[in-house]
Amino acid sequence: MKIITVSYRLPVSIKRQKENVKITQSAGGLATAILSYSEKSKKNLTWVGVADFDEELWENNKDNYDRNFDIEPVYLEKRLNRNFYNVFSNSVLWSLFHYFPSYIEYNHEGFEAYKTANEIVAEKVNSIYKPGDIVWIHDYHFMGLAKIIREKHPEAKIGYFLHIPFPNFEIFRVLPNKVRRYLLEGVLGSNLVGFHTWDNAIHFTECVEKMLGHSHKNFIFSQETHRTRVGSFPISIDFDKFNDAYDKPEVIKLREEIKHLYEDKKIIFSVDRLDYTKGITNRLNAFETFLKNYPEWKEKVVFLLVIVPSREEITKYGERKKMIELNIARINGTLGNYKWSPVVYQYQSVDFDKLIALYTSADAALISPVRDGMNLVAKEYIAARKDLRGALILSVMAGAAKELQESLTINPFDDEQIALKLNYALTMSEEEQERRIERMQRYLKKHDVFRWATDFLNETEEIHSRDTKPVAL
Ligand code: GDG
Repeated sequence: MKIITVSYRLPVSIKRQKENVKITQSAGGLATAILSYSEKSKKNLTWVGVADFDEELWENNKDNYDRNFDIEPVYLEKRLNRNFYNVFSNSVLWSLFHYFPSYIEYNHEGFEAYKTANEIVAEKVNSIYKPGDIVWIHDYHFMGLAKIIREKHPEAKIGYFLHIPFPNFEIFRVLPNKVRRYLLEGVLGSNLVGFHTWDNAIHFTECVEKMLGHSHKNFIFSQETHRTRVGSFPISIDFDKFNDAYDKPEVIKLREEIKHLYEDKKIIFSVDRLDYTKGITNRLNAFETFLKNYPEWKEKVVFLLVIVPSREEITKYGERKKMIELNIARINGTLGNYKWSPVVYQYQSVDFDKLIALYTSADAALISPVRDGMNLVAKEYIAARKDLRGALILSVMAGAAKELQESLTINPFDDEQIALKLNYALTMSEEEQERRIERMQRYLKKHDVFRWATDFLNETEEIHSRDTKPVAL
């Protein structure tokens, strides 16, 4: 018996180094958590996803690396993949589900590509599936998958988890009728449907009721072949990994460097992928208001802003990048001077040690998404603060705000409020910092990503076990 995990990206990277090809399996939170579950439950793990490498390159080198689990790449033709990923997944579902209906770029070809890609991936899953396996589907790219798999294997154990918000009925109904049906019926092919919060779970349930006319009992929909339970499973992080990293010699060295560089200043920090949902322009506006409302912070604070390139081929992302860079130029040009740049910006990712050094140097983390499924950066910042110092300013629009009760919550559109909370954070007593961080750490230590994966997969098994006599379609 095995766990078949499906996600758009495969947790593997392949790099050509002159004559050699180097393959590495990722140590990301999701992969580590599922791997740990597979080891404990003595089930093998196979990961299915869309290849971003050549088939030939993979076939010639796939036996040549340290493997913790099996990888089954799916190869999609370029145009199909573009319409599936960039158009339908990222320019329709991502924008709508984050409450940006005006950013939707819907077209027929995109939806057809989405369906075809789901069929192709389902074929791959069906080809490796054996009775007793558990299939765990991740995210908005594969909302059609569970139904297709179940048509072939009515008895299958399938879990589906959505990493982004599920919008309310008024927003979801913006999609053409056939699209809504396809997505809802597709997801209902699973035994368990998980979201980060109950709000999302309720939105999904209401959409199913109103659009498909099914009714539920205690968030369970009974269908011909199986039952589907809908629930909330807030994702988390590998707490120990972030907490322990505080003492790594490389991290200590980097932290000292950063602290030395800004020794007479307080540090505000943020890191995100470039995305309009992350509220980066709002954040900069709020920082500008802060400097204007509290001029005593002039030359005494610096905002270290790390933005990781993402989805650059999509117009809205390119536009957002320009807006952000214009804002930074305006703030530094009008409020800074030859000795001081209020915003220090980098449009490149940082490696893990640098990330931890930045988290643990920052007096405040400013996390202001306008809509976010969870937001792991918020959890990582808290976990990394082994010194129990710092303050987390967090948007109420992030799923994480429901759990991180000791954060300073903000409305990402209210720059006056954010300015106020920034001032509060930077003048917070050490006792208060300690008290808040300690409480949140206690919560995160208990609710880590291992527990999340275990809860989700156990629950999938449990709800499946109630369908004693599956009826063939
Ligand atoms: C989606 C949902 C949900 C970022 N920059 C660097 C870096 N990162 C890492 C962070 C964190 C991850 O990327 C970002 O996770 P988020 O949760 O903040 O955001 P999304 O990428 O939008 O993820 C989100 C998540 O899925 C999980 O369900 O929480 O709501 O949108 O782990 O550390 N890591 C390194 N360098 C960087 O420059 N090393």
